[in-house]
Amino acid sequence: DVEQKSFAITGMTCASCVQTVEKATRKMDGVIESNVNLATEKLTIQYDPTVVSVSDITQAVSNAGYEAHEDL
Ligand code: 9UX
Repeated sequence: DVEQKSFAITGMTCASCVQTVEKATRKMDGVIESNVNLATEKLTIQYDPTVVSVSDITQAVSNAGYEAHEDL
C-alpha cells in the first residue's frame, strides 16, 4: 500500500533544517519518499500505512526537533 500525506512543519528556518527532517523520515521503515518545502513549510511523504503510522511520522519529526501537524 502507498499513501501520501502532507504535514505543516514548524521550527524550520534554514536549508539544514530541511535536510534534517528529510533524513529523519526517509530512514524510517515504510517511508518511500519524503520531501520538505522550506518556503511553504510543508512535508510531503509517501509511505506504506501497513508499516508506519502518521503518529510514527510526527514522532520522528518531533525527535528531530521540529513539530509536525497533519494537514486535514
Ligand atoms: Mo539552520 Mo535549522 O542554522 O534548526 S539547521 S535553523
